[in-house]
Amino acid sequence: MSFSVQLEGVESIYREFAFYIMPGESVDLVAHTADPEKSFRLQSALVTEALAGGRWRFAAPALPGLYPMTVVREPDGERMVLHLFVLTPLSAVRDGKLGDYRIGEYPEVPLRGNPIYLPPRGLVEVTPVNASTHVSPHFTLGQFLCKQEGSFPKYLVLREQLPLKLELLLEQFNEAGHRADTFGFISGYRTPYYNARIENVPYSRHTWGDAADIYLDGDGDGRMDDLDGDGSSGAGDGTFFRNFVEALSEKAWYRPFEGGLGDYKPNAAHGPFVHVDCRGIRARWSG
Ligand SMILES: [Ca+2]
Ligand SMILES: [Ca+2]
Repeated sequence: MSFSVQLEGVESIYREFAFYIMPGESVDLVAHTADPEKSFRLQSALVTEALAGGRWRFAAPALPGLYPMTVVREPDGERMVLHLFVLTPLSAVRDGKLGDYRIGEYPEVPLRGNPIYLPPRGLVEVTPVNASTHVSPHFTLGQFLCKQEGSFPKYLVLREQLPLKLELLLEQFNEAGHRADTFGFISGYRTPYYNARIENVPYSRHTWGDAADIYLDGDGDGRMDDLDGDGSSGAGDGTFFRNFVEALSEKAWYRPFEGGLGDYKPNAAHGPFVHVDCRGIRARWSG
């Protein structure tokens, strides 16, 4: 893709991407291209104000839900499909639930005063219909759903930074010859309710929607592929995956995606996997 869009400081170069905004909030969407001969138009059912320089301003709808937009570059017609999710405010949680879906309670005090641990502003309402939405080219909204029981609608938190990071990692694996169309997920978002139930630490990045426990599964058998070439899927493949990401973390482009990285050995319940998150500061461990 030869152009990018930016919304509230998050930039995407992908032909399909999702952003998360609050009801009624004033939003600026900006399209960039290096070529001064090209211009943009926006296709949207929302009332948007076109400003100079490939910029549009609009008020997010009051009603939570999915509002698609398409940015078209002229004259070549290149398109970028944007899925705008208007969030259900966290303040709508009653007795730890949204409808029948358990959310639990976010800690009121952020960890060590770090604002990335403030409670999220809102959650995405996930339905059987919108679960297949591509939040980026190789990842769908449904892949990030919490594993807890419960019927639709379900809710999740997803920070744009996570699919951006996963796209970059997947691209690097493919370039290195480890082919896969997406990652397999052990865990994406976790509600604070579920996170407490599995006795995880209360400040897990999973509950803030920027962590994923993943494996590379190009052959589609539901387990990490044999990355280290020893003939089977095992702990060495988790280590391989972790070391692969560790090497990338030395590169300058990785800096905005720095965060947690940990590898986990296989057990009776799951194969080897690796935790990645976007907490902004380096953290490393082995599980
Ligand atoms: Ca596999
Ligand atoms: Ca192996």
